[in-house]
Amino acid sequence: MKITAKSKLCLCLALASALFTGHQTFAADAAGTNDSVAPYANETPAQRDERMAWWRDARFGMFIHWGVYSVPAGTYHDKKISGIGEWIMHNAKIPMAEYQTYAKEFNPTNFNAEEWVKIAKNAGMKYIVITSKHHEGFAMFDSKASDWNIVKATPYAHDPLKDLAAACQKEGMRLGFYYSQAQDWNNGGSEAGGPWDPAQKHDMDDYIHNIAVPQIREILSNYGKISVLWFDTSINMNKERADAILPLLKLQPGIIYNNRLGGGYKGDTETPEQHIPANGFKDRDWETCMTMNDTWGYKSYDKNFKSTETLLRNLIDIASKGGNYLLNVGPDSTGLIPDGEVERLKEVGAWMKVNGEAIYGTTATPFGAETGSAVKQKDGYGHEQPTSSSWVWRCTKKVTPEGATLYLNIFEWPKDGKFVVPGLKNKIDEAYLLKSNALGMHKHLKTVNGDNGVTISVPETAPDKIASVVVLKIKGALDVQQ
Ligand code: H79
Repeated sequence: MKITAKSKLCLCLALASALFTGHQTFAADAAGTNDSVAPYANETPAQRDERMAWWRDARFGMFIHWGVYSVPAGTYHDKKISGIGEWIMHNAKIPMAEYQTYAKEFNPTNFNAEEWVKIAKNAGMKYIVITSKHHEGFAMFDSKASDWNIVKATPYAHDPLKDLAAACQKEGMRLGFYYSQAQDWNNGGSEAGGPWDPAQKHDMDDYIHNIAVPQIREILSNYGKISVLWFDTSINMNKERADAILPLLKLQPGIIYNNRLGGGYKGDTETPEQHIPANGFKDRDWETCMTMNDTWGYKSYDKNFKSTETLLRNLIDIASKGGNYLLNVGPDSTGLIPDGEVERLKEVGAWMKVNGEAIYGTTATPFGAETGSAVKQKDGYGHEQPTSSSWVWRCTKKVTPEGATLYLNIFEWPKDGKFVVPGLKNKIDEAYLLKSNALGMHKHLKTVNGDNGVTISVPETAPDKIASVVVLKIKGALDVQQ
């Protein structure tokens, strides 16, 4: 960043406001200026860019929700329980002692870590984030801090995260752990809305020190390189509790953590859940996490899968706004990822094999007009969220000192053979279809500059029925009129 008179003024104002309010307004973490606690409090912007580089390039990851909830799989005492599957204990008010017995039926003998990693890899995903412990409190790993874990409490008696870490290592897949640091319905943590079973009486500080801290130490110590720590719902967290957890991140130098720890820490990433913000986030890395159907944890009867078209266009939409897509799968209690999810991921992967260049390592659109109007849409929890409504096209870009590449991801192919890029002033050095390029038939498209922007002559039929990519190469700086 160049230091201009204006930015100097901003810096002075920021410093003044920091002095008066006691807040550090420009550090990576508002609550932590002391790097003996917050790992990146004194990081420079360049160091941060370096640390975030792989994540920004990746753009597409797999979320995996797997736990004891995959045993009831959405049904309790023959009743279908509404809501997200991993919340079944909470939503059906299942007593602790009864819920814990589900672990005795958890025997995922079909689990094959290599398969899972290959499913992610073939979909074009570059990282995996798996629930090491969700709100139910069950550790999906070998834990000395709580016996209610997959090694000690199930007939499986084996640590699947060890296998997954080994498979990720082998396949060059980044691995991250989700860890529910605040809610824990079986080990004395918080419950959204309060306890439903007298056995859930607890002391939050005891829980933080005797469960959360030692378990986070375990997951960051025993599985090789861990690239992401994904916290969730900071109910009853405060700065002191967060400060007990944060120093553990140093066990994994460079680890990326999200904005859900609590205690005033902003973390590295914003995490819109089940929706795509209309304009992304200014000056913040972000990742939309989303289910493929209507649940994160497996529900046997939820087949309400989004179409491949929607999943792929979501990915492109997110990339065009500068974010990542963390798309969920919910394996069953035998260890299988449902067919409906595998099929769709294969189809997304087929597109990515040809067109991945338009996604990986790209940055947000230079336009804005196609980001769509902020039409309200409900997220998975009934809250209205602004989202984009127009599905015509989305642009991603790569910029170097020499020039720029624009990727026009076109959803609705023009009927008249002309695609107009409004507001683009540059002369086009080269224009071609990414698909023909990938197939070795590098075909140049004619472009004409006019008052409205650039008009590209395109073939009559869309090369891809979901999203066809036109590449525009430009020399020098981008010139776009909004
Ligand atoms: O892990 C997934 C969710 O279980 C978790 N975050 C994603 C990644 C999550 N925790 N809390 N929430 C999402 C939002 C909570 C929504 C709630 Fe409800 C509304 C809790 C109580 C009312 C949904 C509806 C869950 C129970 C009823």
